[in-house]
Amino acid sequence: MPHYKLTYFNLRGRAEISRYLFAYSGKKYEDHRIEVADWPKIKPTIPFHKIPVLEVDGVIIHQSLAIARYLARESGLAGQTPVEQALADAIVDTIDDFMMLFPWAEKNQDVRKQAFDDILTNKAPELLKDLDTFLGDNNWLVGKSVTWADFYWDVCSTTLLACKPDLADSYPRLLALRDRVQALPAIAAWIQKRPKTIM
Ligand code: GSH
Repeated sequence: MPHYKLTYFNLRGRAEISRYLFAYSGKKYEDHRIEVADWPKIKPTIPFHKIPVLEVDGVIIHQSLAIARYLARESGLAGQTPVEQALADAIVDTIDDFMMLFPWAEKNQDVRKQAFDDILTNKAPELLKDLDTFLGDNNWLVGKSVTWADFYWDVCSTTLLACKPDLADSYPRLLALRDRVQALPAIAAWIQKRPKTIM
């Protein structure tokens, strides 16, 4: 098995989808969490100067979703057919487009709060409605078994619900999907043991 080293801050953030995929597949990896204070020193040594990065036997892969897609393919969680794979990618990108609306790095707390409130109140309902329609009465977002799209929904909605706990109350099917993901034994064990962080 390759030697895997995942480098990110001590946050769920953009690395958590890959941590879910490692947990589910049972592949051993180094969950390397760097201190924010050390980042300026480390940044110049990282290709493209952003994290997360995943080292696979010394080869450095950047971009969180490229990393996660690679791990999903390796673990059979990318979708069972090319069409399912495209649909899983599309759902991940749709959720990610939404997550990228938030000014995560904004330092001014008033500006940050106003932007978060606006997005959660005015923009989230459309995404939730569309995701709920897409899921329908199926168990999983794509195909007949769990994919990384379900994991991404769980990871991102965990952060969104921490910001607005009643966000998805009108969408019990989306909440039930979270429950199904979190009930997968390997995911349940990871959630139990992972470092408790705000994001
Ligand atoms: N699209 C990239 C991905 O998904 O990996 C975004 C990477 C990114 O912006 N990472 C942030 C970062 O490295 C942390 S979430 N921030 C430190 C910096 O830009 O100096």
